[in-house]
Amino acid sequence: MSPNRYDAIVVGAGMAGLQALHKLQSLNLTVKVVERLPDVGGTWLTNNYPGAMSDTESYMYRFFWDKEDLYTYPWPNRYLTQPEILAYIRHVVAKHGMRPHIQFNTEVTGASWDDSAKEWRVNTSTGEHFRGRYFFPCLGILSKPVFPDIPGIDGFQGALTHSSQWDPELDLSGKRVGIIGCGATGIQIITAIAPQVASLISFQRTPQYSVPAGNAPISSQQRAWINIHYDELINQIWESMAGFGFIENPRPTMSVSAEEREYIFEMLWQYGSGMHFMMGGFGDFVIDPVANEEVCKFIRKKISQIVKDPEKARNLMPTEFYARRPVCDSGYYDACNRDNVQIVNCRDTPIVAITASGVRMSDGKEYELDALIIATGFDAFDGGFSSFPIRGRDGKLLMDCWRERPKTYLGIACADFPNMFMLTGPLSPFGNIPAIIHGTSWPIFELINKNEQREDNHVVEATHEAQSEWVELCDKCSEGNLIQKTKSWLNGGNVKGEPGATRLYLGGFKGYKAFVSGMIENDYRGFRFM
Ligand code: NA7
Repeated sequence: MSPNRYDAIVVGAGMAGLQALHKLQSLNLTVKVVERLPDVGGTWLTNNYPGAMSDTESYMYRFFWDKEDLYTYPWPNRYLTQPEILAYIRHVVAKHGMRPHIQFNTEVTGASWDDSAKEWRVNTSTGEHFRGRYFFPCLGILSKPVFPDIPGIDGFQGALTHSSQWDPELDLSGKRVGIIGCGATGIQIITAIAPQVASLISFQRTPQYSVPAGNAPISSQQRAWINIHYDELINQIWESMAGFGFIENPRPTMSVSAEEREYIFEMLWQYGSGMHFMMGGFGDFVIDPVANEEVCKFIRKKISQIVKDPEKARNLMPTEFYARRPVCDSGYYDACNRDNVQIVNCRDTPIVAITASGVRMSDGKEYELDALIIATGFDAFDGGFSSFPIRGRDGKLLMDCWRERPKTYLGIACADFPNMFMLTGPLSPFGNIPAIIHGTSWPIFELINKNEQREDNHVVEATHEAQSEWVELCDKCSEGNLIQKTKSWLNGGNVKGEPGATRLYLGGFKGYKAFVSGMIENDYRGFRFM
């Protein structure tokens, strides 16, 4: 095999790319991973802002294939901080000798399918060309930052940083700091930096419903229990909606008395975790608007109890459905109570300009700032796929095929893009990202395994019919779902201004498992082997 020819080319060395590397190597295939960053970790390498933390229980934020690691790798708390996740990823890479297979500081500039050679050609910023029979664009669900379209943003003379491009040298202590955006990221940053900065102005367009994370040390007894039950916890992903490591409760919110409901809400609040709060006590917050309003009222009441200043409480009060990706925090509303923290309502009074020295509002008011943090999120799911042209059969451009909406079969493959596989592609199941990677790996590597055992060209491709059926099924599953109606990165509404077509399969891992089993049993229905 010539030096630049591999069985598979993987783009990206985040968790999905590393999973692809591991699985491909387990099939004895040769792999080249190309990564634009100087190290592994992907999203977890770049999102190193203060307070960055996962809100998935530590035991479920793992690669599930290294049993020894599952039982022995230490994690001190219920959740992992960004440095802990990065250390874990680096540990896995070192332990499994992955680094020599990864070429860092190399940006892919284009990838195209060569049908005569039955292989992918991948060009890079270093001028190198790689060829591979399989192509894995593992580009990250949350990798393309969104910047607000506010005039003057380039002319700000203070320090300006997007949360996902954080400069570790940035020292905010004693500074006048502004932050635009109050999603999971904004909330983590505000909570972390409020005690350090001279003043903090949080510009909020849509205040969020945030519940306590309930982060706490994990005792040796808890760890022992998890270790004993690890196999069950991992298998439970396939019985779950979202694979976060707890049993989701199907109980309808209105099936219990008002007193019982209040009691359960309070228990959920005390227990902590946004995901558990949304799915651990009741099963219909995102299905039934009446149930949704009940939980909204509870969280609003909590906000008004914690936040002392009525004006601040008003500005922090969410009004939309509780149907974005749920947010949890480690003392956010308490941080907002601080005298040095101001909440500016930029829905009623929008930001009209970023000036050389700060932010100007529509009523003419200006806020002078030394630093401005842009925590405005990501062009999620398909956004990362626009970073270089991907051309399939007959030179078809992936982003042209997805112009109307991203379309895939099972979230893993696209018609007209032979031998291309995604582990966190659009229309994969909604849920815990390591669980998605685990879940989509199953059909992908079943397909590759079968493909490798065949005698001919080793080409496998999703059919247009199967892809259309999957898109239709995803639409059906999201019909009437409040997640789909509420503007957020889960439906592309954060970029387009309005919710677009669904980016998710909302039938749960259980539904996904049933579908994939049927697909495999029916001779890989929906895939053509050539
Ligand atoms: P999110 O959740 O998409 O939040 C982005 C925030 O930025 C949100 O509050 C937006 O308000 C705000 N935003 C965006 N543009 C503007 C402008 N122009 N003016 C004011 N405010 C603006 O991104 P995150 O990074 O917090 O979280 C993404 C995921 O990463 C998270 O769910 C975890 O899974 C990890 P809006 O709501 O659009 O009014």
